[in-house]
Amino acid sequence: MSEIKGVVNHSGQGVGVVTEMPMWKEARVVVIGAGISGILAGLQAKERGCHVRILEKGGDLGGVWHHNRYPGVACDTTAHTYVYSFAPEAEFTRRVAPGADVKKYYKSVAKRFDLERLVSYNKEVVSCVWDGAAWNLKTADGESLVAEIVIAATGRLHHPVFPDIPGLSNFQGNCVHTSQWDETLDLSGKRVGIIGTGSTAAQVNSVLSRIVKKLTVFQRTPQWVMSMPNWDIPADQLDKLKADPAEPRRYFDQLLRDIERDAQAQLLGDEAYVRKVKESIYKGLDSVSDSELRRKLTPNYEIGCKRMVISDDFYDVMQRPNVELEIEKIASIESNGVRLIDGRFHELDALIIATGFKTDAIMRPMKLRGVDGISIDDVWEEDLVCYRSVAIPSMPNFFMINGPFSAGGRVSYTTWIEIQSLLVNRMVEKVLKDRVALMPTLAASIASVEHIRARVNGTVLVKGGCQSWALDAKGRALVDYPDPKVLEDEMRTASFADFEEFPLKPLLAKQTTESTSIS
Ligand code: NA7
Repeated sequence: MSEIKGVVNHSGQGVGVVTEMPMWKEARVVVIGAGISGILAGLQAKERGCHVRILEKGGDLGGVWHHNRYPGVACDTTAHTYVYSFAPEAEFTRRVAPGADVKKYYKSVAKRFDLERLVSYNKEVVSCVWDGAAWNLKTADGESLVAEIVIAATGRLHHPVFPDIPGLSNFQGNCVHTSQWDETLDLSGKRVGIIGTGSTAAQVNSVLSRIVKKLTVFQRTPQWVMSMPNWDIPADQLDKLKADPAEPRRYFDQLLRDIERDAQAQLLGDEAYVRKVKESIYKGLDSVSDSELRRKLTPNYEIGCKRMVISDDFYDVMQRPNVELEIEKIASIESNGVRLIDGRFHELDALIIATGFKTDAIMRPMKLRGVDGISIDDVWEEDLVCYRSVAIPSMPNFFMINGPFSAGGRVSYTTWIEIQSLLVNRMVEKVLKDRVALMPTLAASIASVEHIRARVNGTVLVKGGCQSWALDAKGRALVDYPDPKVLEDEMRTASFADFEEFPLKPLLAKQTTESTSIS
């Protein structure tokens, strides 16, 4: 096994790169996306001394934390763990942080490491084609770039799903998907409907129920809702965090250990854990005084099958006098409201679409073509074939962070992202050291997916009796990795024997010259 030494991460040191050997400084790296994965990938490539450019289709960095601006948006993972391990944060004063504060943190990291000058905003990559020596990228505004290495950090919760309900486009009132919120929208005193009852809807409903005349919640499937009170961090803890520079990292590690332990217990259906969580959830459900409402809100699948909704006021909100739960199936949307299949009609001034994201659209609609003109749609026609989440057969020197099977919503995403960057770093290091193009073999990639699926199949995600955004239409796992510790091991032990490699240098002359250079 050709193990590359000197790459560290998830360690509190630097941004995860230690370079001990002379590097190929002229190498150009394009990172697609400036969300929390893209910021990390950009920082690491920059620290390595490469020419880096980060292309972001939005107008600012932060990914989901930039795009999601609906009322009540917050990160329902403990704030102090939703940070990079190398940049723990002492400033969060509450357990859960509003979306704007999360974005502020990531902007501050980009600033601290002087990254923002490498980011180009409103630059959507529309195509990325391998020419035998490098990647040729084109952006929607007509720019061309060449890079020897591309890192796709394009996220997965950003292609909105709109429900396939007849007449949706006929609605004449305000109609908005939560991820495309119009901040000028004033819903005070209005009759508002919301389709969907996931984590997003719970946050929106908490705020809107206080200002609207009537809120009708259209529920297809009830959710398990766990209370996570958003308490103030105790003053003595805050003092400690600020007084000792080592304390934020210690606090991060301590919180993360507990979260990872609970996540495993949830996924594996640990009886003691499930009993404890159920007791806590039923306290909330039992606070619903109307037995019919309580019945409608009670799920019939295992806890953890869908990512649990975390809310400390969900059941209060659902019992407010201006809030109504509707569980009848929607037949159609008409110009002024929602028609149910039993013929009843809800007249509405505004309709909120909280139906989540297309999680299998990873990187698309970008056109990606690798060796011999093979497209990503060909490679992924039957399944999201990839090697240990981060590399794709036929796509040389093209790496992903937050690709398929790379994370789980029960542990902070930053943890997963840093772990994936361990293997991305090893591959980048090898490309730079040996000046090669590197891509995983098809056989190793298929084996990798089968291996992950076998693990996920043993968890509540697949066995729990529900459909969720963690599964594809055939019920196969497509998002989650079962255990960060195991993923870390996979990243560290991946063997370059599983890759094909060919020299890059002789082919460099073939590159197009008119393309923009990367500074
Ligand atoms: P989710 O968790 O995917 O929830 C989407 C909700 O929309 C869920 O209640 C769905 O019901 C419902 N849905 C989806 N399609 C339809 C149609 N066609 N008709 C009626 N209802 C529908 O998205 P969120 O934005 O709440 O959260 C996504 C993640 O972001 C979340 O887990 C956090 O990690 C942050 P279903 O349960 O499928 O019956």
